Amino acid sequence: MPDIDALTEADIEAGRLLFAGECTFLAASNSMQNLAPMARDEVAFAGRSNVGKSSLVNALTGRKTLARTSQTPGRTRQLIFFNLADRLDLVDLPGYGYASAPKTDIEAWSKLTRKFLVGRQTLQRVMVLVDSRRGIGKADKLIMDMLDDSAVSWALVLTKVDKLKAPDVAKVYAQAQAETKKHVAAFPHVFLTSSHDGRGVAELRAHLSRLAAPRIERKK
Ligand SMILES: Nc1nc2c(ncn2[C@@H]2O[C@H](COP(=O)(O)OP(=O)(O)O)[C@@H](O)[C@H]2O)c(=O)[nH]1
Ligand SMILES: [Mg+2]
Repeated sequence: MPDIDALTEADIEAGRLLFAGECTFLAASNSMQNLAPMARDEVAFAGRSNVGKSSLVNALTGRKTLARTSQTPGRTRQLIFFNLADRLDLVDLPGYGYASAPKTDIEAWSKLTRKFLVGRQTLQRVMVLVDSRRGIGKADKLIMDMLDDSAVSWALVLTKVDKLKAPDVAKVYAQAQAETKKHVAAFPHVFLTSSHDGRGVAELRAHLSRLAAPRIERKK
């Protein structure tokens, strides 16, 4: 990838190590009152329902069933918190704009999620997931604008690239890069991922490990 500051073998290894660590469920929250405590820095995964948020969390952590994946879009209405190796918390957010309710867009996306995204001090980055087959849509752009306005750092992740042929990946990648250039809070690299064949997962781990707290050598 020409536009990313080159990831070294050491970065990849740091990412591997972080995500090889224990990952434990912390909380499933449906109100500002029962959010997980702000104990560590956090990375949240946002995107339309069915974009592959839960699958990506599972692929990153190498656990098939940690985050519940669903065949029924729009089911997860809670914020799910995981503690990764006591170094970083991962937050699987409720999806927005699911196809079975066409009128449902960002306005219907839970107020809670918005409150969380704009007011959470420990939130270091939001990974905005976009299905590579669909490209960036209206609802995605609204989220991006909202994160810009709240000065929340975010990065674009294209999911399910295994479903596309190489030229189509290149096309959606170019669209995604052009879009991120328009946004002040966007990280200047677009991640291409597949939770099914593992593409881009090691790279994303490396990226996220840069946000995690330092590794503490524990006494045996
Ligand atoms: N082909 C393919 N399918 C995927 C990928 N990631 C997720 N899916 C499928 O997309 C559907 C929704 O995934 P899920 O992780 O539950 O999406 P969420 O609603 O954003 O959490 C499921 O049927 C997954 O198996 C991927 O990388 N490639
Ligand atoms: Mg999910």
